[in-house]
Amino acid sequence: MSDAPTYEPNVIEPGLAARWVEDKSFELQGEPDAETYYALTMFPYPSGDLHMGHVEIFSIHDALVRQKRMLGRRVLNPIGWDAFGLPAENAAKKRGINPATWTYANIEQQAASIKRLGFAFDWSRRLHTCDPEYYRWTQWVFLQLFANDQAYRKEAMVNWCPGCETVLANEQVVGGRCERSDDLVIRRPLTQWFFRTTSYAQELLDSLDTIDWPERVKTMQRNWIGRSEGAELTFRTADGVDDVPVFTTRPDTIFGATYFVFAPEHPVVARRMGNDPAYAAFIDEVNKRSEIERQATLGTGQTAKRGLRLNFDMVNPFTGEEIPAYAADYVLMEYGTGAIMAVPFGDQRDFEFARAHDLEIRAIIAPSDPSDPAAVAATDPATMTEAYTQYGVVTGSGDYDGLTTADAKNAVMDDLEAKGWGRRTINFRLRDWLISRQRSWGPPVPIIHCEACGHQGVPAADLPVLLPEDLNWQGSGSPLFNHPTWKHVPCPSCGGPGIRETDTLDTFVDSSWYFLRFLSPNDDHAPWPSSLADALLPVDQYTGGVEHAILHLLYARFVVKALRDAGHLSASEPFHALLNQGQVILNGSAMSKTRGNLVQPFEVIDVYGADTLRATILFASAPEDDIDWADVSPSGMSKWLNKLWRQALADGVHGGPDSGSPEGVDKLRRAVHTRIAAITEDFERHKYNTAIAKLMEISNAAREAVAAGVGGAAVREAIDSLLLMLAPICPFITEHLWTELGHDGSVHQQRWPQADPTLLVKSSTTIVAQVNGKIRARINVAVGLDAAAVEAIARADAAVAASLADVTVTNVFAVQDRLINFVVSRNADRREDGQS
Ligand code: ANZ
Ligand code: ZN
Repeated sequence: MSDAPTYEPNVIEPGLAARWVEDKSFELQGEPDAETYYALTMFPYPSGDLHMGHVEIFSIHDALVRQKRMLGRRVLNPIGWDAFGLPAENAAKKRGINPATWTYANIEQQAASIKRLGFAFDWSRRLHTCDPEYYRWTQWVFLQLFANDQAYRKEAMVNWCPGCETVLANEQVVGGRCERSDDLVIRRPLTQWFFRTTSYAQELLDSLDTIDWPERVKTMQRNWIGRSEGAELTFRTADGVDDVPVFTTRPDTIFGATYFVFAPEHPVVARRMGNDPAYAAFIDEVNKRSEIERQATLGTGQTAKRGLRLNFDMVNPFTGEEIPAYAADYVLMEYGTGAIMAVPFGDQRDFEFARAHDLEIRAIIAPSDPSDPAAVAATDPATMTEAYTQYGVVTGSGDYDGLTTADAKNAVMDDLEAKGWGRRTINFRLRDWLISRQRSWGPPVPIIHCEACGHQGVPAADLPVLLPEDLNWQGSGSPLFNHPTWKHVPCPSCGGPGIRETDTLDTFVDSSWYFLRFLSPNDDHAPWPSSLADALLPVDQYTGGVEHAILHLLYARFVVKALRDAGHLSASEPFHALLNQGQVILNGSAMSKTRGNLVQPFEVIDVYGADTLRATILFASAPEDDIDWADVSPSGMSKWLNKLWRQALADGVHGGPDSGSPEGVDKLRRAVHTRIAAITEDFERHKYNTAIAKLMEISNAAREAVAAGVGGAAVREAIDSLLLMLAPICPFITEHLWTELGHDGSVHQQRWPQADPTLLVKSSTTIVAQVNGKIRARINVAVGLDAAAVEAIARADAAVAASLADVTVTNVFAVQDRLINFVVSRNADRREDGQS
């Protein structure tokens, strides 16, 4: 038994981790420049210690970053915390402490864990969005957008969580309940601040083509932006008083519009229904439901019940018919015009509503095959069981009969434009971004309201607008709003009495620009150095969870475009390439505290060390796929690292000239160099799982070679290459062994190994030797050998020689590296001999 030290990760790792931070090993040396590779991982929210999801994304990101460094890139790899937000405030309320206390304690814990895991961040650029030095600039960003008419205030129906006492974004409402507190969300009108994201709808869509993101994320963004081409078309009330436009993507179905539906809160309805108690009750009922829930009822039959027949009718401009008007909550005030022409034949929601309210369904598309009873039944209002949403040939539509759906669309739009009834138009589902929150653990919206001057931006010199230290976090309502003195300040414009805005900015505003602040986090004169931002943006590689596929990414894209147009940036996109990791789950379901099925990173680290945890995660799947913790094996990975440890210390230490058979040396070197080429490609495609499998193969090949008597330089090369390529994945064991093997300097300062191209090609190959097409032998020849040389070798083969003995070779035919064929005829004298 050797007396080499045993592998004790929890002995070697903490010291190395501390040294890397002390030595500033992963700080960018000097200032970033245009050549710098900007790698960014989504900064964490400090809700307790790191969880397995964090360790997963950081492990992926770290492998990527460390390899880029070994390829010779200067990498900017900063870390910070997304540190404002509701959970801190809720926790503070529950525990009777200040949210800052809770937040900074969690940040310190997470920072310690990140360091322990050895992630190669540039700690000199650390930032926290709740620091006044940071949120000063968040307020500045708001003011730039405000000055450029990209921030505005309006009264809107909002999702209100009574428990959290704040508005929620649509996405924070799940199944009609607050995502955080689970309270039932209600709708109420409130004056709010918005960013004008809709003004960039088309560009947000178009410039997706310029970035290298996963197709599924682009699709989610496209759907969220939701561009629809169609027409706006005006219907008049039967009494001739009001003109009400509708938005339709199917103008071809106009003859099938048998009733009309308003959004419940539509102003025409509100005015005409006055104080009708049935209407008041209906509105009450509707306001209990969020917009998302209202849309989600499609196909459940639930929409059907929620309609109110109004006390007036509408006129279809194309047919002159009077059709009944309804209010129903499946029509949203915020989309299109807030009113629709209902075509139960072609729209499923309209179909369900018509069936429930006994409204006419009129056929407007002919059956696709009149001889097929099923096709006829699907377009016959008497037998239809669902709306007919396919295209076809128009029927029941006057002069348009016989046209295809596409042609009828155009003909109807031409006619309605000619008659002045409407116009072609484009609608987006995207809404303006509601950025104000009625909570106080966030940057105060830097606005002062003045009776005389209106909303005044706080002058840049007065930033930051600080949160007061003495907020009462334990009361109900907004602590900032309730503070006795804070909001009373003079108007910056006239000096008269002003009142500060007491809403704060949504945390997504903090994270919509943090990648800019990392360029100069300690500069208190400017938010970022503009020349550097121009050179470095977009970020080369962004990594993070797919749960941010829509909001965070869309908001950051919007803010960059808005800052560009306000003259502060030249970039149009924040993140060039994007890598999304899957989730870490357990037995098929998400890990969560409430389910009690959390596997904590330190349960693994304390037993096996950080390298094992990192490699286990990367080995478990490709980054995009989920990892089920039930299927992974930290103990298996730990065993492999133990074996590697012993192998390196036993076999790797011997250098010197090659020993053993030349074939054995050659075989090992070829095994190593083909793996170097393949692993380099795996890293390029972020396939760390297959890279690890190939590293294991190198270790096996070296072990076999040693068993076969190979030693010296070739074995040393195998072990060195393995350590170098494992370094981005397991930075500790590789660093330790690198030193033990007598190398100078850190393994993390080395260059990524290069495959020797001459060792990538096979040296010999087996070809078949045929005589008149019959295989006589398989012979080994050097790759690329010419025909004459192959012929000579083939003739020397005993079996081939025997079959050529009594014949005349009339032709020789060779295919390089594959075959050689001798075309022969029998010798004449032999034939005669045979006859005699
Ligand atoms: C008549 C029609 C006939 C429609 C038909 C569809 C099918 P997208 O594609 O999402 O843009 N709509 C318009 N405004 C609405 C609102 N505020 N709330 C709910 N629904 C609304 O959807 C456009 C279609 O959704 C429009 O085209 C309209 O119904 C409905 F066979 O008009 B359609
Ligand atoms: Zn004023």
